[in-house]
Parts: sequence; C-alpha cells; structure tokens
Amino acid sequence: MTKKDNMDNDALVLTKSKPKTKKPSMYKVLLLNDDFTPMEFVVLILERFFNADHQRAVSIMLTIHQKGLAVVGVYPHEIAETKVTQVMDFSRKNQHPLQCTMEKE
Ligand code: TYC
Repeated sequence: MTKKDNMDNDALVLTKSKPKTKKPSMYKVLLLNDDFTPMEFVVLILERFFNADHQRAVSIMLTIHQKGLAVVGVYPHEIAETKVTQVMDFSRKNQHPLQCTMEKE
C-alpha cells in the first residue's frame, strides 16, 4: 500500500495511500407484525430465508408479535433486497399480508 512519488528524478518518496476498497453499506431487514399472518408461517419464513433454527425463529416471531417489528438480518444492499422480495413473494403466494422492508443501517 505504498505509492511511489518520484520527485525531480532524484528524491524517491514513499507515501502511504488510502486503500480504495470500501466496505459496503449494510441494510437492516425488518419483519412487521400484523393481525392475520399465522405465527407458524412467520416461523417458517425465519427458518427458510433467515437461517434461524426453530427455537430462535419462535423467539423472533414472538418479539415481532409483542413489539410490532424486529430486525431479522443485516446484509449488503443486493442481498437485503433479495430477502425482502423472497419474503413478500412467498407471503403473497400464501395469501398472507406479512410485510417485510429494509432500511439503511
Ligand atoms: N400477530 C400474528 C398473530 O397473532 C403473528 C405474527 C407475528 C404476524 C409476526 C406477523 O411478523 C409477524 N397471528
């Protein structure tokens, strides 16, 4: 990570340059409570799309049920968008009104 600055052909100066790669911005994926989606369906969503084991999925689902929403994962933009789309598509196909959104961390 050094840059060679050759100044007037005699002094060779080594200067540090900043690395040019940036960490990607991260996005929280949120699952929202509603009065109609069955608890078991939310548990299935958490197991299938957010890799939660059954016990953790039940615990997160109950948090959403009680508090109104929960962050269910944090991902780079494209992955977060994919998760939201997967959840919304799967919920719509099963005729549940479950809502999933993302916001910048
Ligand atoms: N509140 C729903 C019920 O009582 C369960 C539920 C939990 C729905 C979490 C959505 O994101 C949710 N059947």
